[in-house]
Formats: sequence, C-alpha cells, structure tokens
Amino acid sequence: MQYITAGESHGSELTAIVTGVPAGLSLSQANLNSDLARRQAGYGRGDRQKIEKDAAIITGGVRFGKTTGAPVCVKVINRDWENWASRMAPFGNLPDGYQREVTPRPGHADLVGALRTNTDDCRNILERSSARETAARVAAGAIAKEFLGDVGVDVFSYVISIGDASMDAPDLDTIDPCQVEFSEVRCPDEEASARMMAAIDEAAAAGESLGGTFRVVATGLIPGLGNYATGGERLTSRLGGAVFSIPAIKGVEFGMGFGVSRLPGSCVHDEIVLEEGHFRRTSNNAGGLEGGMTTGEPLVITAAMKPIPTLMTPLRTVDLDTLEEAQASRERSDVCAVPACAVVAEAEVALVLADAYTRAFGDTSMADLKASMLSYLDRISTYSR
Ligand code: EPS
Repeated sequence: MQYITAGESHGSELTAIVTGVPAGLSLSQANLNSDLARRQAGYGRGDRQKIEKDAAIITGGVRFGKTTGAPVCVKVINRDWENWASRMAPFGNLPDGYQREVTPRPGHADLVGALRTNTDDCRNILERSSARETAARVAAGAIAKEFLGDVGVDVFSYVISIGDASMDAPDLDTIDPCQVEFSEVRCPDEEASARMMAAIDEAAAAGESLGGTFRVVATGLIPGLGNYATGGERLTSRLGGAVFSIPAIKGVEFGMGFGVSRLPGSCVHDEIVLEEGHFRRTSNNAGGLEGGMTTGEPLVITAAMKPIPTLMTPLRTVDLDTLEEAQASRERSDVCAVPACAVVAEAEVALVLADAYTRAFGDTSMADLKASMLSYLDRISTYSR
C-alpha cells in the first residue's frame, strides 16, 4: 500500500492517491472524517483551523462503502482557497500589488527550497512544505487504519511533552486511548495536560513556538511482518523513514530508544517465554521490532517535533532581493502543533503497517489476504506446540 499527495496549503484542495488497497475493504466516511477532525484539533493551533472543516471526499476506488482494488483517490477541500484564489491561480498573471515572500524563515524549507528550485518567491516552497499537506496524509492513513482494524490492529497516539512540560514516563498498560481524546493536548495525564497548555500560553504571549514529543503505539500485530534480509525492507527503517517524512520531526526512537546504548545487553533484550502456545516477551524494550520485523508485542515509537519556524518575534534572516539583514517573515501560524503531529504519525505508521500486511499476504482482496494470514498464523502456532 503506497500513497502520494498533491496540493498546496492555500490551493483549492489537497489530494491523496492510495494504491495497493485490497478489494472488499469496508470504509466508513465517518471514520475518515473523524481522523481529519482529530488532526485539526489541539491546543495551540492558529486561526486557520477556524476556517477549515476538513472532510474526506472519495473520488475513486470505492463503491458503496467497499474498495474495488483500484487506486483510492481522496480529496480534502481548502476552504481558505477563496481568500487566495488570485494569488494561487494555476494560470493567468500575478494580481496587482502581490508581494513575493523574500525573507525566508530559519527552520522552514523557505531558503533552501528557493535555492533548489530557482525561484525568487519563497511562497512556491512554503505552500507545499506547509503542514497543511498532512491533512491529505491523514486521509490516506485513515484508509490504512480501516484495513488494520479489519485484521485486528489498533493504532493510537499520545503526547508526552510540550516544551519542558512533560508527563512522567507512563506505563503503556495504563494508557486509555479514549482518555487521550479528551485532552486538548492529547496527553493522558490531566495534570501534565494543564502544564502543557500553560506552556503554550506562555509561548504565545512571548511570540514563540513550541515543539514536543509524542508516542505512537500499534497493538494486535502478528509476529514476522517486515523482513530482516535487506535494509530497505526492515520495518525499523520503513517506519523510521515514514515518521521522519513528517515535516518538523527531528528524532525517532523505538521502544527503549537511545536508552539501549547506556545499559548492558541483559537489561535491554526481551526474554522469550512460551505462554499458552505463543512466544511472548517478559518485557518490550525493543518496542515490538526485532531484526526489522514485528515480534507480536506492541509497536512503540516515540518522536520529537521541533518548534514551528514561524515566530511572531522573528529571527534574523537575509532579504533575498536586497541581500540586506532582515527579519524573517511573519504570518498567521500555529504556536504548537504537537498534538496534530501525533495524529499524522498514526497515519504514517498505519500506512507502513498496512503495506507490510499486503506484502506478506497479498493485496488482491480482503478475503484472500485473511485466508493467507490465517494459514500463516496456524503454521506459526503449530511451531510453538
Ligand atoms: C502552516 C501555517 C498555518 C497552519 C498550517 C501550517 O496555516 P496558515 O498559514 O494558513 O495560517 O495552520 O497548518 C494547516 C493549515 C493545517 O491544516 O495543518 C505552516 O506554515 O506550515
């Protein structure tokens, strides 16, 4: 299962095309829209979210609620387009009085993208590198999540820290994914949520922005997805690449993460036991992956997001027209988008996991895929008898 997106932040719409979706998968419009709404939420978002009301419009690959096996095309309308139509028109001339973006923001793709593409207007770059594009990813990921739900896999996320406001390292078993949805910062700890919101208020008042860390968890995975044999097929590299593909992600850890480098092997590796005919682990420091394959324990990924580069008290930059020192451009933006980013990461993780299932069991139809998976599960369970 692969996807590609097209569209700009203030263009008419965003589109995602997802290929390799087996036929016969039931899709619910409500589930797709619910994920889009979850991505729009979160304390610290800017005024753009008051304009947008993201909804998934399916234009291909689905009939009467079921996939046909053809590429699935899903689009999300940008309501803000009507305020930008003349400045973002695909044809015609620039409107009178149009001001090019010539003061690139440190931390954004503005400068390097302009150098790379030989443009004198950073808007060409920022329109596409804007996090708005992640709405299309979430729409694509919602299809992958429906697939995963059908094979017994649940993917959820929660925020661990925003700026220096952090929750105590939570025990995974104590996290209630539903509870996370009630927190405005997607943090399962109420007291920590309040501190995170206070940190966002403080940053907003200072014209600052904030990053943070979040965790994505997938439960119900079967052992043996992915492949140890080549680097590109290792799920560690595929999942890591997928999470790193989200703008602003600066670090990704699996399980114990960097912590494994400080401990001896006996404290890191997860002992193997046989429990009711199934191989289980007494711990999950590996975060559900060994040799680039799923172990059957929960997949646990933690990621770090940098602060958003648009600052209301801007940093120094160079004006691309005058080559003089200038202040970086300021425009409406978010103070913190860590909760939204966690939802985007769920989508990215879901797409890789769904792809791992279809690579292992085929992508013709859900019925054939499940039959193949059951035969595999039967084989590995006899192995443990
Ligand atoms: C973004 C700037 C803001 C964000 C946007 C990402 O948009 P605008 O410039 O229109 O105010 O709200 O994110 C979204 C629109 C979204 O839906 O996530 C940026 O510069 O990256």
